[in-house]
Amino acid sequence: MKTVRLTAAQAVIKYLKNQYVERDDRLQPFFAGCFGIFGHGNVAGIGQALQQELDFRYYQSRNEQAMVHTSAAYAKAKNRLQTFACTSSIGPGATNMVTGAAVATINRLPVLLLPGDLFARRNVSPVLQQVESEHSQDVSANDCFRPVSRYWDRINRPDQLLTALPEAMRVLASPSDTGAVTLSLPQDVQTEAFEYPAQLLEPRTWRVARNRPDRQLLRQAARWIRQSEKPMIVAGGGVIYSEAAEALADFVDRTGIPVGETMAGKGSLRFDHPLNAGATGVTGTLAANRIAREADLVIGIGTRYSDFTTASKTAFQHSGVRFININVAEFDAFKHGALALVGDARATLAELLPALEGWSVDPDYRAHVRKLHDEWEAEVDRIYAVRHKPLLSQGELIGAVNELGDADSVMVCAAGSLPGDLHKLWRARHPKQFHMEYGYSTMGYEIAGGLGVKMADPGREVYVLVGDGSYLMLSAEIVTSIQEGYKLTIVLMDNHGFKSIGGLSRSLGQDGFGTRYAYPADGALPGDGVSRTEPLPVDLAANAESLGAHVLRCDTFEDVTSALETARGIDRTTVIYVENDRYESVPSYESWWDVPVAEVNENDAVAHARREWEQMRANERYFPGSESRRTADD
Ligand SMILES: Cc1ncc(C[n+]2csc(CCOP(=O)(O)OP(=O)(O)O)c2C)c(N)n1
Ligand SMILES: [Mg+2]
Repeated sequence: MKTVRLTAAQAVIKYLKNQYVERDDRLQPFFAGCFGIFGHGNVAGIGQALQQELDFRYYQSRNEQAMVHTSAAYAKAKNRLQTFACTSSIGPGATNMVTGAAVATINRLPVLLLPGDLFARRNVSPVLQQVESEHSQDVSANDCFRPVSRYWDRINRPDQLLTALPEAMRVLASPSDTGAVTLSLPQDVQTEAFEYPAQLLEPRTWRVARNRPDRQLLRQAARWIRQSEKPMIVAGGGVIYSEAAEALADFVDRTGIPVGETMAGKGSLRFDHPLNAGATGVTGTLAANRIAREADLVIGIGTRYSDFTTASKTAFQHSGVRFININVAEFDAFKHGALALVGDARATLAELLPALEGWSVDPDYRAHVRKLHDEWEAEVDRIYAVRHKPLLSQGELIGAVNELGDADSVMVCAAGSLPGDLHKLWRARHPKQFHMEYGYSTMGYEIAGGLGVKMADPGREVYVLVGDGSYLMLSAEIVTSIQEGYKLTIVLMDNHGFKSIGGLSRSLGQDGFGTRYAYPADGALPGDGVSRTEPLPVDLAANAESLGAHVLRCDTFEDVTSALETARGIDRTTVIYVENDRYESVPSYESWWDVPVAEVNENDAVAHARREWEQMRANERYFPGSESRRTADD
């Protein structure tokens, strides 16, 4: 057998460079390169290997958490067919990536993490940054990655790579299993040599299958659809990753079944499709939430049914509601006791449609949906047209970005009050336009993620919408965007604290406690009951400027519209800074989110919230499965 003598780290990089994926006859390298921050845990291993393999592009980052976000966002933008590897040192460099790993795993996005780990040979322990255990020498801080990784391994000998690397790739390239993959690389092992079989390092293509569901179940699903009177589709991220938007539009046009979109699924249908009821669930539109409430059949496509989608299991109130789930992952397909069509969204829709030949929903139902759609569009127009004073409203700012931004642009967001407002109000004109990380809803994803989106598709304008809280957590990737020449337009919405959690806190009777950025007075931080507070001497616009961004400070709506115009002509990362009103909110539309309220309290407002919560909780449904309701002709 032909072999090549390499260090373990060199073998890893050579292997990654030669991995390809192919779907629908489109072949591409799976890794676009490697992000990393070097320390003693990786500099002489993976660092040395990257220096030797300059055609496997290395990128710096300012924070290990951020580089994982950038990679996950890149993978999302690429429909999971391409991603990055991320290398870190040991200790804090490694554990900084844990949040990023959780984001990737929860959103089912492939990212390969290569944290450095403690010496496998152990004799010099405890090393710098080693969390010691008196019970075992077989644990390290990197064990924190286990619950947030879809595949986790520690490479204690260089030859273990022979089995670990292909397994890592199988998981990363699998539409059903993908997420964060962690290969923990002890610092000494990275530099140790081994005679690797040349075959391991040859180009390898992973074919991403479009699996099809069971035929009998497909026929049964078609019967259920034909029997239904008020069916509805819940379109999730799987529609977009599968590139099934056209197939979905065709399916909807022919059957007349309306669509509600999840956070990850928004953009599955164009916003102006008359059967697109828009956002569904807690942050849903009146149209989608009313349709959901009465639906007798829910067809979930590529959705994991988070509590935001199901309105904490209160969204679907028809007494006999049944579920058909189309999903590549069996785990998701079986949720809500559904008839499970385990398969690729596009392939499954293509097979289901002919089985529904000659059938469509009742014309009255179609007309009802159309009316709800039109009424919703009028509501969006109304909110876009608010001109709130003295501080602007978030709704009008979203309208400005949506209407003045390029139709091909991508909007990126993740946490705060923006996701809910955007889910309702954003008008998505193409399937990749609404890039929302709402699986983990991570403050700090926005700018790092925006960078990944821009890297994936540099031809598109990327608008990052970010609150002041998220900005303060993680904005340093502005520097990376400038260093690498990837321009972002960041709209920084400053409302001096947490508008989102402030509103939630008030709704729970807690007066926004701990959610304002203001000086303490009388020994406590001010809640919303305190109308006059002294502002902190913080200037986030100056902060962005100091990181190298071009900054446009805005006061009025006209300032914002002209800043959006100016930003288009600027070729480096631009921050549009604008304050907005903490109390001017987009309402919720007949929906609910289960956030339990204190059962024992000393406050009437909390007691009132508790009583309301108890009433609402009673609406939560349990979906045991549809077998018991099977009819003879099933
Ligand atoms: C890392 C992280 N910590 C805490 C939270 C909980 N949380 C959700 S929104 C939010 C406040 C966000 O503030 P900001 O970015 O200013 O947005 P705003 O609510 O003002 O719109 C917090 C603390 C979170 N989602 N992520
Ligand atoms: Mg804020």
